[in-house]
Amino acid sequence: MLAIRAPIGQRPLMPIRAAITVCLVPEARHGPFVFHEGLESAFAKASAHGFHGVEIFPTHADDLDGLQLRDLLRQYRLELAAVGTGAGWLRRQLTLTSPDPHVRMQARDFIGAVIDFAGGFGAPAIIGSMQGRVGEGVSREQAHAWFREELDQLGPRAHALGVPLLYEPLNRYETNLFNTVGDVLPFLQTLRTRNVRLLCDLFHMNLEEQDIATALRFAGQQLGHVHLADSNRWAMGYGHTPMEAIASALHDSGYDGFVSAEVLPQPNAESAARQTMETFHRFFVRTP
Ligand code: LER
Ligand code: MN
Repeated sequence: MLAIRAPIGQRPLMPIRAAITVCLVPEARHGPFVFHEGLESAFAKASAHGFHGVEIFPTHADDLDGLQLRDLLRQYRLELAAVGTGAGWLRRQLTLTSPDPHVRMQARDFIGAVIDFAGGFGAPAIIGSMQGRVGEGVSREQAHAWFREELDQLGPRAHALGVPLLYEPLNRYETNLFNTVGDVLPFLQTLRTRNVRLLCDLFHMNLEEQDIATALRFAGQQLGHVHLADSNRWAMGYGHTPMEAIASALHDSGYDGFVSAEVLPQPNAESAARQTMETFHRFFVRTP
């Protein structure tokens, strides 16, 4: 389902919706994903908790069965919120800023396949870990130029399918490319494509931003997706991130996408899902 962005100050055309993460990559079983037991089991639980969407972290686009996914989404009345590409880094060390042009090309192919698959479901692909970093002996300008070149190829590929491409700034321990909204927005302006939107992950923002709500307001219409996580990367409500100001910033900006629980399954997956939905109902559901 594609939402047309509402101008700031007007009611969004779609309400903010809740999504939850499903990881299909065995190497990421200790990562910040709630469900790890396969699509069917995850979708059943997501649906029972009242989530609107699911975000999938696959090994590769070719490993996903589109027909099965379509059936499951229909059966459990869920939307595909987004699809991650981090397995390209995790399994093959591919990045879009590698000094090796062959590695950059393979990274682009990996992400391109996810864009094509997700786009068929009206969902965006996420560039997180696949952004890589400014490597040793590489200038910041050079790394940015490589990244720009790749985004300018991938952004139009997503646009052709009617979906944005999501770029996620990470915290300093995961990348030195861009860490804050303020860093990345001027860079996005230098792209030829206008189809790259920001994915703001509240866990990374808690480490990097002076004030998360202010940064979200600054992102404004460029915001395409939110990873909803508390300061400790547990479900929102289990840490000390100030949710009220963040929710107000998203509502005031006319944000009409998903807030997706990319969190550790702590104290267990069931509680992480329940806690996320409690937070969602408390801060995001607004009756007219
Ligand atoms: C991916 O969405 C993310 O947030 C990174 O920290 C990779 O785990
Ligand atoms: Mn994230």
